[in-house]
Amino acid sequence: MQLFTQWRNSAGERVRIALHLKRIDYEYIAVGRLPAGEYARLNPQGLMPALRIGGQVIAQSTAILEFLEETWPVPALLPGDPIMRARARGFAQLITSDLHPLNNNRVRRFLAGRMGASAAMVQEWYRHWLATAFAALEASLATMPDDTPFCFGDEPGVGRPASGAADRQRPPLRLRPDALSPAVRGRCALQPARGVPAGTSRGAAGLPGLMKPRC
Ligand SMILES: N[C@@H](CCC(=O)N[C@@H](CS)C(=O)NCC(=O)O)C(=O)O
Repeated sequence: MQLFTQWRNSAGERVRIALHLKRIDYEYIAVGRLPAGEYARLNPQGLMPALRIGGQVIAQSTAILEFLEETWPVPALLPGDPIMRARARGFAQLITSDLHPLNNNRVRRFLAGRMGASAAMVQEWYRHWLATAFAALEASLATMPDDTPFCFGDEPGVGRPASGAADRQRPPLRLRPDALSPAVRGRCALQPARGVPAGTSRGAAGLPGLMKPRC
């Protein structure tokens, strides 16, 4: 199994987190090191990540996550209860469907290029949508029971590890991964990345082997 992704690629990190949580072996392929045009042949949209398995290429991080969940159901990324499953999916989709498409690299490049926005305007755009999404995520978390260490249960899942009630006391815009409480950070410790070429990834607080995404 090969994961085509790139340094500071948040959609790729979703998949890497799932692969590590499920302890699935994979080969990390840095798209920037492929010959020109090769990735576009694999994934015509050109966005990362893509997963190649058995000669087939799956694009879109959420489609890959669903494939992994169906094929390697243990440990599960979704809770067992149907309502909680739907809530976990909704929580994740707030990021993958509503936030990320507004703020990823190609949108910011378009704003700065074709639309002539200044760097400060692009930054304001980015912060606005990030703040809007995180306020909703925080408000949504606040409606969850306080008795589990992660967003939707005792194990980390698609809703990303939550810091629980302690972090709900913080200001609502929680943008730094190191805002996670030490206990949750410990639970988030993942295996060191295997097969990741030097220089393509570095540890982020609480997520060894993973990185601080940029897009
Ligand atoms: N909906 C896609 C989004 C993928 C996406 O936007 N990937 C970004 C990196 S996070 C990308 O490849 N950007 C390349 C670019 O902007 O040039 C997914 O979830 O896989």
